[in-house]
Amino acid sequence: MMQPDLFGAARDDIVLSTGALFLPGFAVAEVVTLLAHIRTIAVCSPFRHMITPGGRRMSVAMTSCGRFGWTSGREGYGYTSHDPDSGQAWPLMPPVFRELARKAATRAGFADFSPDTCLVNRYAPGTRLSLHQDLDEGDMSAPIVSVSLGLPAIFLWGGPMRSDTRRRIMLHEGDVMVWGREARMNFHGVEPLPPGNGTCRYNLTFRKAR
Ligand code: MD3
Ligand code: FE
Repeated sequence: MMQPDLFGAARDDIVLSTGALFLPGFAVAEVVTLLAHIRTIAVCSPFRHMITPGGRRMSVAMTSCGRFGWTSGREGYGYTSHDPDSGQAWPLMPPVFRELARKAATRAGFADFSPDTCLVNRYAPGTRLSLHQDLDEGDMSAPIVSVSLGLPAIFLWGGPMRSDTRRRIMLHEGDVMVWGREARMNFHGVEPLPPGNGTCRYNLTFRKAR
């Protein structure tokens, strides 16, 4: 399927592997709105550097919105209905978030995707996300939809085994990816953001946690 970008050029949906769809620029028109919502979410549930069960501080800062949020600490990690920092329920998922995720999932062949959580990752220059799998979600038949905002980053896309070769994919503001089926269990990560340049990168991941 083709999609015209702001300058009228046709851009392709790129199938990375079975179940993995890259939608370059799919969210460009919504960038300003999405960033404004992130600011609002962070007023109630501020970004924080979580601690892994092994005691390491993550360089990515995180918050969540929706019915559940992802947290990690010495005790373990997973989804909670309340923000342990605020003691309150996580901020509501803005309808524009939900609708964007649903539109992208539909395009990848996942009908009626109804995420119950959106994890918001913030990458300052120098920040990375080491290679991992996402296995905490209760419904592995649902896809994960991710949206990149702010500074570009290099995404690492591996296979079902940690040792599998990895592709490096440059992600720009407004790019959307949908991961499901066979691709859902693949290892992935983000290379360190190049230092400098004031601002940061945000990534939204929409999931079905329960
Ligand atoms: C492939 N986030 O939050 S999004 C994460 O850019 C995470 O912040 C990265 O990995 C980021 O867990 C990558 C792309 C992504 C997200 C989930 C996946 C790719 C995925 C789950 C399975 C396979
Ligand atoms: Fe992940």
